[in-house]
Amino acid sequence: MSRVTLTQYLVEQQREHGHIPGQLRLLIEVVARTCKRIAISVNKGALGDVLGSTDSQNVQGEVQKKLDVIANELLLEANEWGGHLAAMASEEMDTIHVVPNRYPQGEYLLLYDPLDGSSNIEVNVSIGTIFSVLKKTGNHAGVSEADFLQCGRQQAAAGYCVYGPQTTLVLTVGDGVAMFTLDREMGSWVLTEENVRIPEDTREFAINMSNMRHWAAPMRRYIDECLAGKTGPRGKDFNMRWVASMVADVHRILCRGGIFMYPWDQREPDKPGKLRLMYEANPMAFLVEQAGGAATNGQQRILDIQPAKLHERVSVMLGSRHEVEHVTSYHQGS
Ligand code: P6P
Repeated sequence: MSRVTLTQYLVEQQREHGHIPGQLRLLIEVVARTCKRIAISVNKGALGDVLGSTDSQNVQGEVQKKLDVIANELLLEANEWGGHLAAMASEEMDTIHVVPNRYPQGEYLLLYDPLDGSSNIEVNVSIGTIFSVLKKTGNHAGVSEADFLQCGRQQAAAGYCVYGPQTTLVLTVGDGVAMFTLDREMGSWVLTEENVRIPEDTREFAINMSNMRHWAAPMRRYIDECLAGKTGPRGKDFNMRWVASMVADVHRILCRGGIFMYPWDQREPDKPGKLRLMYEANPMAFLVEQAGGAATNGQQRILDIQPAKLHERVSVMLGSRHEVEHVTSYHQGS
C-alpha cells in the first residue's frame, strides 16, 4: 500500500467529496499532531515525571492522574490559536473552555476525553484519547454550554488515538472509518486501513463481569445465555475480553468485531451508566455506525439521544450489528 499520510488523505477527501471544510481539516490535523505529543509523554512512563496522581479531582469526582492533566493541557494549548474552534469541553474540566478573545473564534466545538483508561497507565496497558467534533449552530455571537448539547448524529467528525503496541489514530468525517499508524521515524500518520467494516456477527463480548449481580435482568439474561454457550439458546460458545480502556476494547471491535457493554447498575440507580455521552459514547457510536456496526443505550440509538447536561452518562452497548440488536431487543422488551 502506498504511504498515504493523514494530510494527503484529508486533501483527497476534500477534493473527491468536498465535505471537509478548511477549518475542520485544520482541527483534525491539530488534534492528530497533539496525539503524537501525548504519545511522547505516555511512552515516557517511569522515565518521565508523568506517572501517579495529582491531588485534584475532576468533575466526575475521579482523582486526576498526572497524564490526564498533561493530555488535557496539551489539547487546550494546541487548539486555542488556530481560528477553527469556538470552544472546547473535556472530561477533565467542569465547564467549557471558550477560545480566548486574543484569538479568532471558529465555528467548531471540540469535545474530548484526553486520556481514557487512566487506571491502566501505571500497569502499561493501552490507553487513549477520544474526541468528538460538533459545529456551532445558529449565528448567535458567543458560545455557551447549550451550544454543545447536540445529538451525536450532528457530529462533523469523531475519532480516537490508541497508545498501544502501535500508536494508531482512527477517524471518521462521516464517510467511513480510516486508521492511521504513527510512523515514528517520519513522525507522520500513515494510512493503514480505510473503509473499516465490523463483522455483523460475533462470538466475543466485552463487559466488566464483576458487576453482574448489579445489572438489570435483561443484561443478566443476555450474559447468562452467552455463558451457556453452544448448549444454551445461542447455540454457540462465546469468548470474553475486558481491557478497562474503552479505546482498546472499541479498537479491537473495529478490527475483528465484538460487542462492548457498560450497562446501568443498581448501585447508583439514578446514573444511566458509567460512561459519558458527549465525549465517550457519541464519538465511539459514530465510528462504530460508520463501520457498519450499531450502538444503543438498550432503548434507543446512542446518536439520537438529546443531551441535557455536558457530562451526562449513558448506558452503552455497541459493536457487531446483529449482537447489539439482540441484546437491545431484551431491554426493549423489559
Ligand atoms: P471499570 C475507563 O475508566 C473507562 O471510562 C472506560 O475506558 C472503560 O471501558 C471503563 O471505564 C472501565 O470501567 O469499571 O471496568 O474500571
